[in-house]
Amino acid sequence: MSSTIITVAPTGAESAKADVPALPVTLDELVATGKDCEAVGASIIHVHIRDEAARPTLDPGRLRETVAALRAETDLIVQLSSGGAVTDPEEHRLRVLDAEPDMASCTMGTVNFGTDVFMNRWEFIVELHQRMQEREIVPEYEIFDLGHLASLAKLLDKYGLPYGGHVHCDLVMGVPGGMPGTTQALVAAVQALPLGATFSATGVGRTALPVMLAALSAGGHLRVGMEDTLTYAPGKPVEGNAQLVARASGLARVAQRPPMRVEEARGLLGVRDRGPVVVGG
Ligand code: KMH
Ligand code: ZN
Repeated sequence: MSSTIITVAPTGAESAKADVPALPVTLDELVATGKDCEAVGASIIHVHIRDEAARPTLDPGRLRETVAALRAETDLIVQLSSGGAVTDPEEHRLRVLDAEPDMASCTMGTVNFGTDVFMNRWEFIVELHQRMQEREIVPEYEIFDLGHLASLAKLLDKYGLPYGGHVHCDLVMGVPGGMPGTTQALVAAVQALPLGATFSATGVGRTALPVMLAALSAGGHLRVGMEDTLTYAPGKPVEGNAQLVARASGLARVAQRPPMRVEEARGLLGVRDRGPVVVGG
């Protein structure tokens, strides 16, 4: 069996720095986290950024600067979130692609998100998918519920394969309002994946470990990070993202599917080589 792609989602848009001091919110903190996580086995970084007051933002200049800094300082595959925060308007979410990341997330449907709604209209999904095809950005299809896989099948059927020709999904499990973070739900989702697709899985909150173990046993890849998990064990707050990546790498090694090298992950996902980094460019 092949090795395991480990994605780190270090920040997210939901937690406040005041509540979670270890959350990376500045560019320096994000780059330092990226380096630490790469050193212990991550190959993709799923990025949400914050403004000077540590609030979630989709500011185009900051996004470009973030992509450039991560490219300059790490070898990680840079995946920007096009999901943003539940309050972000569609045009700002589409504009994320202007920062020319290697990958971007593409959520496959609307989902209740705690007491909020994470809105993803069909026409918006199509627009995102097509713009990523044009700009040669590899999508990661975010699946929060089983019905999202029916939408993905329809999307690929009507609008074709993504850039790179390979379909990669992330099962985001355990969001209040989405599919539960259980082995049964994971198996149901894996059975509904498009033929030939790869998947990673992430379990939100206390579902992190059961989802990770189920994903490894089902041949999947892993996403971990403080976007999804703030408690390492009962009563033990996460100290930093690298702690979560190190645990995922350890479990992947136990499963005899060690962390995948970044170059191999690029090849598997069809990520384009975007050439030398132009700092400040
Ligand atoms: N922050 C959530 C509302 C993504 O990054 O694409 C959406 C999210 C998904 O995190
Ligand atoms: Zn995200």
